[in-house]
Amino acid sequence: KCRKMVYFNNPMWPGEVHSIKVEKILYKEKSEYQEVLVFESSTYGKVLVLDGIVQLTEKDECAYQEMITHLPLCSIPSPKRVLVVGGGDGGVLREISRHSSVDYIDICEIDKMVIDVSRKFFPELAVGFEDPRVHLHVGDAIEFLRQAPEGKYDVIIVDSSDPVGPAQELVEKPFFETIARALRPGGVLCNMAESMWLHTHLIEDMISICRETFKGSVHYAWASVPTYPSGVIGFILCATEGPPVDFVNPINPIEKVEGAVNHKRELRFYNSEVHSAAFALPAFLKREVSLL
Ligand code: AAT
Repeated sequence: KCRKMVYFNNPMWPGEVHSIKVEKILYKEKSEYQEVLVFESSTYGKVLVLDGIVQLTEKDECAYQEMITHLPLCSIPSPKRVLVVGGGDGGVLREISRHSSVDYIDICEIDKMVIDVSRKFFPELAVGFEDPRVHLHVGDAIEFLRQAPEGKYDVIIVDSSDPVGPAQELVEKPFFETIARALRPGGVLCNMAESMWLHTHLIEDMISICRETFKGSVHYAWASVPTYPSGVIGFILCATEGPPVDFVNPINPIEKVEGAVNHKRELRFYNSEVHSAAFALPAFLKREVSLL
């Protein structure tokens, strides 16, 4: 008996369609910014979809959230002030919570409906909002960063959607300039950076903007996330001018962060070996984005 499938078809991955088997549609509404869909799938648990693009599934969200968080937070000693752009599901906040050195977390998510839906359907992610260090701002991150005090943050994590819809400007140079300004010297950015198979040119553009904007090192890392298009997702890591940052060999290894590993929720994907391995790039990517 053939149950219903949801098909994901998008110009961001032309010539292919992805599908996930549905048990039950749980929520479907249009917010001010996008269409928000939650369904129970047959094999990946609950799934959050925005404008027809999978943002997370319960089964593999650990890979994305743990990597986008611990790659930057483990790369500098004693991170204290962190900003999350997007990330309204709370998963990145949940991961930041493992770091006892952090004393202040701002999050700027544009769409309140994503936060509400996560609180209702994804309590294992939304738990991140309960951390008393978290300060929630509902609004456009472009405007938030324009107003952010210079040098405020040690780490900025851009957990934003693909550059169609409300996240369009989040891959453009003025946005990166406001990020560099908001970071302290030697502070780091970790930015979601798409799939090396599908978006090589976008990655190339983002890397060259980052090289112009950040005076410290610029690196690309990637991880396997089966439900993202092509099954991988990348991250751009940048440091501002200041104490040099060695992204590949974590100076603040997670195994030494007090309580991070023996947390009530175990790490499922990230460890120091995976951290270093994430920076090993396939030959074609090194060539095309001239990363050496
Ligand atoms: N952790 C889940 C993964 C995401 S969520 C991306 C979030 O960014 C969404 O909640 C969206 O509402 C928010 N967002 C988009 N634009 C803005 C903006 N301008 N300001 C603030 N928040 C914004 C990302 C999954 C990546 C999928 C890769 N294919």
